[in-house]
Amino acid sequence: MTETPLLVTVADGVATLTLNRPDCLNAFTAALHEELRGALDRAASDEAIRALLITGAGRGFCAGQDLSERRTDAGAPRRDLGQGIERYYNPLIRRLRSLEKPIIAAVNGVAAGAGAGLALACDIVIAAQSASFIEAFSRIGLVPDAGNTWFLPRLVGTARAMAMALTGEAVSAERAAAWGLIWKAVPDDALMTEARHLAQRLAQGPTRALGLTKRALNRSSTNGLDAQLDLERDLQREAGLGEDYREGVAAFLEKRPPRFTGR
Ligand code: T3D
Repeated sequence: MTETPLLVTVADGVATLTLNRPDCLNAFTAALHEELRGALDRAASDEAIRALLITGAGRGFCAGQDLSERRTDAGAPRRDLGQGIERYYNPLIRRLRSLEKPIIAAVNGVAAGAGAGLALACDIVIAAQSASFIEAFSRIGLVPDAGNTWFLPRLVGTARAMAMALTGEAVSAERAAAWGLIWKAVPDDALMTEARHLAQRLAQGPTRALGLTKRALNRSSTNGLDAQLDLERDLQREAGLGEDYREGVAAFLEKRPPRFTGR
């Protein structure tokens, strides 16, 4: 039977993408990349999908690149790893960041190498207490990729980023939460319930405004204050013209819950 490297389900406005290579902790292959790319493109264009949830099957979240695709015999020509980064990893991280719908990572187990990059590129990361984050690259003589060198120092500061990247030591979910690397760590058996509730709540929210919020926060890492103030003005103008803003104000004044549509 052919393995399906990615499971996709859609319910209650949430697309759940489950990396499905549990025997190797959901390591990335070219086939998994292709499926993930297709699912993210569909989620971007499908108005019925208003939030995404990414998780892993089995005991791992994602162990990064599948190293069985990288074995080279002594004397054989060396592979140009830059090609795979250009073709798969960089588009994946860019897609996650530019997709203007909330994306939650439910990190159910170890997130290593590009698997850590995948988690950190999502908008909100919730991890099971038994999960861990490993900048595994230095263990095999590589440099962190998949956005890790960008996310890490911004999230945890240079000292912790540098130690994580140089040592390749595992950081537990609880420590990751305490450092601000992720949103929170929860008991293992509560992970999926909590992540689904959050995804459903966001999917019922003013998702156009949430998408614009994501754009504003992403730009803040390169903008100066003046440029960011201008951007906030422009995005607020756009949000203020939306149906959800009219509904939000009406619901507040009428003392009832809002019914947002993402328009
Ligand atoms: O190449 C390029 O295109 C450049 C891009 C690179 C991006 C990257 O992500 S580079 C980093 C690649 N990832 C790693 O180096 C991590 C390798 N894995 C590990 O170090 C460990 O598996 C973990 C620390 C993540 C977890 O350890 P543990 O003890 O919980 O599990 P395990 O026993 O090592 O792994 C379980 C199985 O998954 C095992 O298979 P087996 O023995 O049961 O048949 C193991 O070989 C397999 N597995 C785990 N990670 C990978 C993998 N198989 C292939 N590729 C993996 N990355």
